[in-house]
Amino acid sequence: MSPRLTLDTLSSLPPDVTVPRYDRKTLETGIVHIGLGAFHRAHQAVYTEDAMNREAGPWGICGVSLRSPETRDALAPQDGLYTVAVRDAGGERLRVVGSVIESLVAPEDPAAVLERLTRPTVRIVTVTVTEKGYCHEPATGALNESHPGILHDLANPDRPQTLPGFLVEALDRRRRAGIPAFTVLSCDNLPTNGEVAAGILRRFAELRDPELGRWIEENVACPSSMVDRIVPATTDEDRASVARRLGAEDAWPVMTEPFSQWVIEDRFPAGRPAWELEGAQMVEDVRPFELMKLRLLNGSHSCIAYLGYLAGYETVSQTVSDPAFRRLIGRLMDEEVTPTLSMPDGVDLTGYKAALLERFSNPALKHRTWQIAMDGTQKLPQRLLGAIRERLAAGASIDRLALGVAAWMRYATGTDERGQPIDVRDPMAARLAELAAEAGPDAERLATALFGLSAVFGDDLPRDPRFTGPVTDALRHLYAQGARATVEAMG
Ligand code: CS2
Repeated sequence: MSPRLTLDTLSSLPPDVTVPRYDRKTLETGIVHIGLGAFHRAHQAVYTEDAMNREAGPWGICGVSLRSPETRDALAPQDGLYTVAVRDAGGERLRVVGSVIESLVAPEDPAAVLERLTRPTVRIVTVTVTEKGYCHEPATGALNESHPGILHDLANPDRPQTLPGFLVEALDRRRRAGIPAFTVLSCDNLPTNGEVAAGILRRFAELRDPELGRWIEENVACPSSMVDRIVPATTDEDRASVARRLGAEDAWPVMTEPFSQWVIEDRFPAGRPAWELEGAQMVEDVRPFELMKLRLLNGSHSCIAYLGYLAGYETVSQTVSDPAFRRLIGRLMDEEVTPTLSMPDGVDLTGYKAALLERFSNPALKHRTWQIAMDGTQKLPQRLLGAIRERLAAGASIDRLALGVAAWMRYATGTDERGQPIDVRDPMAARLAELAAEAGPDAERLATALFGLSAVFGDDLPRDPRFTGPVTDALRHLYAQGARATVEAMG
């Protein structure tokens, strides 16, 4: 058996594996990252690693998992080091990243997390907690004040469980100690994610103490950012192949594609690493980039996930190798999404969309449709419904966007086209199952029941027959013909 990847084994890795060039042992914590998943490790942690390779700086990352100990258990015995495997049809490139110097598991030791967040050296808190981690109403972006985690954290400020609970308590401690606030940088797939973060922090703080709410509003910068890199869940096969190439065991390498993009609103009063030297785009207004990415990439991804899964495809690349699917996604992007975007000069949307189809086709990434299908109630609003609202306001057609919504409904019933159960993962899974059971396999009844989820659809869309009509028709088609034939007919 090969040795474990650690600081001591770094020097014996094959010469084509890139390793940290800065002095890892003296690095101090300048960033706390909440939500230590594969995405962070393949994206922001790599930009920070590159920035420190260029110029050593006090930007070590303390990664925090809000739920499970798995990442910490994998990384702690290997000094926080892990491998990023960049894969495409041409092969694989490996690098070992060292920017995550420590990992904590919040439920095991919330006090330690608060202690790190309160350190004066910590100047930035980056966040990837997925949509549901904001404890907000997906349709409006406002804090969900009856969320059980929020109620818990209001009652127990010293032992928080949620993102707003941790950040507000830490900011309060900093305020009392005269330590300047950190900047909160959301890196989740939400439009105006900085504003959403600012809104939930302010509201949560206000509920604790109006004075604290005001202080946070005046002192905490929450720039928005658009993040993009496809990072499928790591499999045991990936672990084994990385260990073979590395000649060392890495308990949790991350798999990704060559493409990476980060567009950041440049508002960091307490300073930041020189991410722009490593390819990050610092801009004044991120919004057009967010809408471009959420609607073209993530919107297409969700359609591929629900329709592809129902058609029996396991991965994104399998799905888009079916010409009917490729056509459908191409037309969805060109005819229904592109007209809703208005990009700054110099952005080549045609090239962006062509590159997306290539990225989806990457045969070296086994990105499961089931993985992307998770959390549909949290994802639909920004991926499909925003574009739908704008199309309807312009009096334009929404047939393919509506098919995406209908495919989610069909998927959310929890039974596939061959009568087999689907493992539906969603914070509202229990409610979805109830509604589906009541409706039975009847398009009209199912659609009507699901339109009643105002946290997803708001109050406007369910009342608009130009929305409910095409979604219900598409759902009827899905029940009658199945996903593959429906895609063929509409592509
Ligand atoms: C995907 C995203 O799982 C999903 O919902 O659509 O994780 C997607 O791969 C990333 O946003 C790409 O940047």
